[in-house]
Amino acid sequence: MLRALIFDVDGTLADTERDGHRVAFNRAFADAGLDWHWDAARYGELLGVPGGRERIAHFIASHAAHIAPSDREALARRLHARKTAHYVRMVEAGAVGLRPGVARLLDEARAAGLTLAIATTTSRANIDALLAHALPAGARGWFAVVAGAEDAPRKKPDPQVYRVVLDALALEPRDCVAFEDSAAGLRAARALALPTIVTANAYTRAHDFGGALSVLDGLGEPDAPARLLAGAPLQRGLVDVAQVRAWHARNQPYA
Ligand code: XBP
Ligand code: MG
Repeated sequence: MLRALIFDVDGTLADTERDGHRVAFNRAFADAGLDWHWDAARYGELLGVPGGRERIAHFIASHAAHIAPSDREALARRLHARKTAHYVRMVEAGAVGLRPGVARLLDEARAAGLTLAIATTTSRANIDALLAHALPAGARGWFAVVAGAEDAPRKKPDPQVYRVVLDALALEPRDCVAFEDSAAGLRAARALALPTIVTANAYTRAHDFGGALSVLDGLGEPDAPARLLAGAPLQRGLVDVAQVRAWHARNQPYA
């Protein structure tokens, strides 16, 4: 029986990457006097490396060979801390809003008595800022469990964060549905056999989403229907609780 909805954050609850995280990385680089700049296209490639600190470390290894290997980890940590401060400030200033349909589905799920949870690879400070500023006051309390990088250091596609959430909820994967936007997130959820709905975005549309229940371009709103990209058909043009229950009951991931 469906009991809980588990949401990824970046790219799923909100389009945070291109105009949020990416900009914050660039500001951190500028603060440090580095002439590195991640444009939108390069950032799309770098998103293949999950985790902000890991992304910086990867970039240093491939583009800043002059930095001594023994200094790289500390530099990545310093830049990432600075990046987090910039990102939080941007979210507090309202730079990042929820994706269409997210607020609607969260409201409907709460009204239906479903448990809500968050499973993300991003840092706690970023999650807290988003919940405080992109959602109504008190929304942190809507989520029974919020797990992020500090709870699960092994980043998606490793399933660690989903394991942490399921253990804390004391639920079986079959009683939950995960929402993801990327192949790495989908793989993390599917490693535990979690039924997963994908809402792809501009950065992830070309990913391989085999194993998802359904793949859409978003959750949809009554006046702006979601578009089905693959998987089980959409009944009313939007992903509502009835639709999630129907896909969950059928539980037929597409190949
Ligand atoms: C998205 C990510 C994150 C963010 C940056 O993960 O890969 O690394 O890009 O956040 P998810 P940090 O979609 O699972 O939330 O800098 O805090 O790592
Ligand atoms: Mg994501």
